[in-house]
Amino acid sequence: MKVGLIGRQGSGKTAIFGALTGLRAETGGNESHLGVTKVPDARIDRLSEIFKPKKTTYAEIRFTDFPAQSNEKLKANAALIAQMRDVDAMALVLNDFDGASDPLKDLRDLLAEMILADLVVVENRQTKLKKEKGKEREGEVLARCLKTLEAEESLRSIDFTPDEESLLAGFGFLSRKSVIALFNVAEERAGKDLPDNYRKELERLQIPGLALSAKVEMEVAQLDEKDRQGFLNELGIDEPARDRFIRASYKLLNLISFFTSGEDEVKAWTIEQGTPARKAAGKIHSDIERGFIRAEVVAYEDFIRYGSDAKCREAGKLRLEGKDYVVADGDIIHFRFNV
Ligand SMILES: Nc1nc2c(ncn2[C@@H]2O[C@H](COP(=O)(O)OP(=O)(O)O)[C@@H](O)[C@H]2O)c(=O)[nH]1
Ligand SMILES: [Mg+2]
Repeated sequence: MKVGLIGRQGSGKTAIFGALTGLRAETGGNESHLGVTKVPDARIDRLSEIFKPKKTTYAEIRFTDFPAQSNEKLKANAALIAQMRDVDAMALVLNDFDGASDPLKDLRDLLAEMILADLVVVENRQTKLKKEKGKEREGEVLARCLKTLEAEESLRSIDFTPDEESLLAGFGFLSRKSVIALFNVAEERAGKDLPDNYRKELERLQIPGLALSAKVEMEVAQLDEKDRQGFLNELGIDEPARDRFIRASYKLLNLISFFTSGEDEVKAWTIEQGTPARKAAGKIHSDIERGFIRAEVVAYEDFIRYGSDAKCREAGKLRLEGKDYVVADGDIIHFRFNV
């Protein structure tokens, strides 16, 4: 999963990037950064204790810290927009720490900017389509997009059919991507919930939001695991923003994890909710998808209760599932395949 950090210069994107990835990135500059963070998962920790594998692999989120954006710059910066089209979700970083910014206005402006960027794409494409034959379907769908964008609404507000979705997939529309608002608050507000007027506005915009303090979180990220909780407790913060953010992103993007386990490796794989077994197998290797025979599935909870595959089998908890089985969060799966 790829998540882009978007926001004004000085909103704290690079600071948050550092907190999320544990990488030391110089703040105050205008560079972009790429980094990967592990998705913490107590189930993987537990499976790892049981199997003692040579390797333990957590699910990952890839972050891109984009350079600064102002309204003018985003519209004029085609290369930046192209990069943004490539992410699965966007975290909109809002300066809420300096007391001089208006984070809700910044949020609305950023959303409006993305709508504008999409509008340009739709208009250009429609001009081209007028000269082509046999693209009526696409023209119809784009006309709906245009109407929505002209009303200054994001494309997230439209329910497309799967067919329409695939017609639109190539455009990478910004206003169709999942977004989460990150309010970069001052240290004193780090452990507090979002104020009511923020909640109301987020509800109206239908966007989830989180408050965090980039400054605090950067310090947290640099601490040893053992010192971390004490430091957070002192500030009245339950858990690092990194963990809260990752959980929110998973939920937002409708993502779940399934596991593969053995003596060589215990590994978490990220899929969308509703993914059938054969397609999930393709995450591991295209050969397994192609030559899929069946999936042997044990739910994580059952595995922990009974302690081994053999015991699960005796108890009837090891299931043989076909290609259309919808994989559930926490399924431990052995795929049988033949190529
Ligand atoms: N006081 C305070 N300063 C911050 C916070 N987050 C970022 N800054 C400062 O704001 C400046 C810009 O931050 P940076 O992360 O580079 O912003 P970016 O332009 O969005 O990447 C730096 O000097 C940071 O130290 C914060 O939460 N509190
Ligand atoms: Mg930066």
